[in-house]
Amino acid sequence: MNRRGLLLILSSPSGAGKSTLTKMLMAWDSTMRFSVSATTRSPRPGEADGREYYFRARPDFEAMVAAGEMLEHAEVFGNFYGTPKGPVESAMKEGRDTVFDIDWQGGQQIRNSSLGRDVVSIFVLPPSIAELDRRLRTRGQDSDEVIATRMAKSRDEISHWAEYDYVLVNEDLTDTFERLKTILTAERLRRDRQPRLSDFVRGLNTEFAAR
Ligand SMILES: Nc1nc2c(ncn2[C@@H]2O[C@H](COP(=O)(O)OP(=O)(O)O)[C@@H](O)[C@H]2O)c(=O)[nH]1
Ligand SMILES: [Mg+2]
Repeated sequence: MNRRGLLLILSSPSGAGKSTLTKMLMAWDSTMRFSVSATTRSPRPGEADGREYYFRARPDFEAMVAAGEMLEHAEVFGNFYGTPKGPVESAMKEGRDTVFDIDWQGGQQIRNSSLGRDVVSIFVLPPSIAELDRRLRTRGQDSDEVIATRMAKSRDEISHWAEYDYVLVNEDLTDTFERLKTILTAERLRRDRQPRLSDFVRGLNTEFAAR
């Protein structure tokens, strides 16, 4: 293992660009794993089971929670969402990074879990509420009523911004993505995420001694 994997948690209100940024990140670095959550909400057009989410009936979801298979879970917009534990544990074993597109409740639970020291958390803010509203509408997948509910939830989500390590105001997607890559690049270089450094420096010392 060259590196100790990290858990990159991205949270934001709906429409701030978090899911798009997550997809850009996965396309940029194919070694990263996206944490596919389980949810009780219905699939949207274009979403596939096992890719965006594991779409599960309520009793199946509850059984996973009861069996201790979830790293965290929470209720969002009247539906349940949760992070399956298995894939995160295997990614960590392989020294891979995992990306999470989860809300503040999930962020808090993972930060407070035994994996807390491996967490790097980022909150994505919209440049304005007018822009957030516009983005939710142009997505065109939800009814006015659903959009109104999401705007109310946005306010609640935004109130948790200060619990995150980093904050990105997503004015321009390309620019925000550059800053996201900068955060990831720096966090990967932290001393405690480079397990081979001690061996490497021991090698340098052997070289010194041989001079
Ligand atoms: N706590 C938690 N939140 C999740 C999980 N998966 C997704 N979410 C969050 O649930 C919210 C709703 O997601 P979704 O239904 O896909 O709609 P979106 O707001 O358009 O992305 C978003 O804030 C997601 O980040 C999860 O496993 N755990
Ligand atoms: Mg999303």
